[in-house]
Amino acid sequence: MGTPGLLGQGFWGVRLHGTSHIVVNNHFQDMDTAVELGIGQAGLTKTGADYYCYWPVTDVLLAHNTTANILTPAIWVEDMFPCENKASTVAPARVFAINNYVKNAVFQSDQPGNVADIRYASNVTGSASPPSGWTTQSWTLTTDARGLLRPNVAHPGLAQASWPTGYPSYTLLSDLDGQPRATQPGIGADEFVSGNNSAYTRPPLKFADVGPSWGVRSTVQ
Ligand SMILES: [Ca+2]
Repeated sequence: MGTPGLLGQGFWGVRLHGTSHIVVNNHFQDMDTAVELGIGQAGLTKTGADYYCYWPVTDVLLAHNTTANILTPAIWVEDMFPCENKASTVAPARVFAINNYVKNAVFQSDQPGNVADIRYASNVTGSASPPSGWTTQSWTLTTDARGLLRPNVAHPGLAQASWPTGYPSYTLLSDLDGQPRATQPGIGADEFVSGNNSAYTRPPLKFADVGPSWGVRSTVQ
């Protein structure tokens, strides 16, 4: 998922299986969870029923995402169901989370014994006692005309992003609105521009902007 990202309301956000994913500039708000990483299964082959099993999660970039009012922790490692008699035992590996803002709790694993390899840097959360690589800050977010919780002029995440060596390279050109990023970007999905943040050009879409709802069968004429 890239620019301009995802606005979700009501259910889950991004569920990942397999390898090589980029999740950048997404705004997750008022949902059950934001990013779900599955516990995968070993020894899968690209044949037969194995196609439908849960491929281990590897090589993921989670950068400049914002989550607000998420019911469960924003990053959730889920224990998957057995598939073709293969147990789910392979934890996510080489997941890089950087410059994200999580208003509520950060992390949960349903298989804490299979330790996920998630590397955090330059992230901010409003929750107490987060993992290493997260700084706890109290941000005041402002609800805009479309219901999005956005940073305001006083928010401390402005120009605070950093990209330490050792993290996957990514060229960050704009924010969730399509606004150009500052030379020194801010944390999260929204690059706040003092005085004209409401002049965004590509606001995220809501249910009323798209359709039909998932699970509702349309009649094709
Ligand atoms: Ca913006």
